[in-house]
Amino acid sequence: MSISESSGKLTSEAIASGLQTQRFGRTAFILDTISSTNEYARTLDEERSIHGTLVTAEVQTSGHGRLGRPWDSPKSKNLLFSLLLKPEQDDIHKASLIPFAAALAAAEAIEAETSLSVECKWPNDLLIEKKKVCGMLLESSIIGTRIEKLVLGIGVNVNQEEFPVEILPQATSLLIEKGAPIDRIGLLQRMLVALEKRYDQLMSGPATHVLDAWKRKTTMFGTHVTVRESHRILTGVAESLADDGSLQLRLEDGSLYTVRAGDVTLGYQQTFLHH
Ligand code: BT5
Repeated sequence: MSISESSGKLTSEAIASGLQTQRFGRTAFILDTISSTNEYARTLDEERSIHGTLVTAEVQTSGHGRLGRPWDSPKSKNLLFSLLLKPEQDDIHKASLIPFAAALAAAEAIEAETSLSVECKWPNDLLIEKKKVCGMLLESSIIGTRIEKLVLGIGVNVNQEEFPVEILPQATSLLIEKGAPIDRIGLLQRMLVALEKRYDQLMSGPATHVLDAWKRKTTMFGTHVTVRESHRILTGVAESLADDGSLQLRLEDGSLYTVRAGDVTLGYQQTFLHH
């Protein structure tokens, strides 16, 4: 099959053909247009909520990232998908680390498929040449201490030719970086295999294997970063990743600050605020 054919429509037959996973993607909903694959996966009824279920679409009308921010993607160019996850144990600590396992797996799969060099950026972005090529979003439904289900949404810029500079100056795609179109189905299959492997590794053993591998895929430690939390901006040196997935930031005054949620910009920025 040529690349132009295989980077055409996503079909269940094409995705299932030769797929080497046990559970991820074995049940799949392949949609044309949907509000958001995460939303679709979240609202599947109990009967259809099988661990590893894949929901993918050619286009989303309200794809979103964290804090309701938009995820923009033109029709049929990229990968937009969600995986429904039903952890066997109610381990909220492990569940909160799934995005790290997922980012690592996605980076490994993209590298294997394209030979491009991919970097992880805290918390869950993938960058190529410092530009964002993939974002992910984990949404959870927790009842008391019971994890009912988790939905992991992933958007990868695959064959998008350009990004509006005024809207997404920091974005890139695999096509732009590679200079050639990428087989979307081959990449999706590879991602499913890698995601299943890293998910199982995280859930069945010590989290350090995954976290240490994630740390090896980032260059941000030891460099200046600017962190935007909900109410403030901090600049410091990214020091390490804590066991709970927080970012440890060494501030100018020498103190160590723990960032649990926020956005990171690489590099030193002039807006310097102490906490
Ligand atoms: C993310 O959020 O990066 C998570 C994106 C997850 C998208 C997938 S697609 C399938 C599934 N269904 C959904 O509805 N969502 C998931 P965040 O870190 O909040 O980043 C969002 C920001 O990234 C936006 O505010 C834009 O600045 C930027 N952005 C939007 N579209 C982008 C794109 N295609 N490439 C790079 N950056 C983009």
